[in-house]
Amino acid sequence: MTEVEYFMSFVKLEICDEIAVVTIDREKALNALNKKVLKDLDDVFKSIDVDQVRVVVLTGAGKKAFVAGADIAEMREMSFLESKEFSKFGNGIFRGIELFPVPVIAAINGFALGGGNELAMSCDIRICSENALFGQPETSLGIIPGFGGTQRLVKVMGSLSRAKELIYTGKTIGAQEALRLGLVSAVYKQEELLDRALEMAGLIAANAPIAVKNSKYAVNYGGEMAVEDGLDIEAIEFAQCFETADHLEGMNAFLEKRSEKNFTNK
Ligand code: CO8
Repeated sequence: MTEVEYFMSFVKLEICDEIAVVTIDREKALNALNKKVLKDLDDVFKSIDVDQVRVVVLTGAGKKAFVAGADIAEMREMSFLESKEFSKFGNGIFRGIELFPVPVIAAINGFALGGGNELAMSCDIRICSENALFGQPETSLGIIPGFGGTQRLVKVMGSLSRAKELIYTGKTIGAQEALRLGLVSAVYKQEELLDRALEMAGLIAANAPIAVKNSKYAVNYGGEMAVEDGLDIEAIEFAQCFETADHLEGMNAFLEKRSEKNFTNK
């Protein structure tokens, strides 16, 4: 990496009202994740005010790639300890995105390979463009998925067999196959993708923010526990909503038959 690159940020943040768009912008390397890109991504997420922003859309710069993986050139010379550190570094950031208080929508605009697919899987919802390609090609490089792929792929797709097939073969799959496997929830034309992501973000942002945050918490944390414990988490998050002004606003709007609601995030 040149000195100039070291000082520039590879991740852009745009905020429009209650929606943040985070763009990984290292187009000449197909947005591959080196340490600097990961650090920038972490910094950008940490800078987002989750009292103001209600949804994040995460995408890649250009029309070719969401993220083409971790930076192979940077990884090549890593030792056991360095690669372990790198894996933990990326995993910490991706886990931060997974647990980010407000929903994160991945708008996958092209290659989502290796660490790119793993990043997408850390997001709450994945939608992609028709040209998107997915895969965990790590075994073809002599390594394994190291940013959560061995754990999240099976959870996202709900099939151990399919997750193992993708990891062991290292093969890539197209957008329609990713849709069929449940890796993404929708496929759009490239030029429509961001608008569709913003549209979805708008639907989420229109709902009671605390209810959305509590739903995410219950799904994420509850989903990692035994069912009884998960249901306890749900009961607590559910009950907390009854202490908000927004639950009265939402229910009053229904009872008064008015469609416009004034949620105040309180
Ligand atoms: N790392 C570094 N550089 C990359 C990467 C990458 N992952 N992907 C693309 N680039 C660079 C290319 O080297 C090229 O640079 P240059 O112009 O300087 O030669 C530029 O991006 C454009 O790429 P191509 O010319 O190759 O573009 P093509 O359209 O011909 O091909 C592909 C696009 C198919 C995406 C191809 O670039 C490719 O196969 N890339 C690698 C994909 C890959 O294997 N990804 C997985 C990487 S491993 C990983 O992600 C592990 C995650 C866990 C890490 C755990 C840490 C321990």
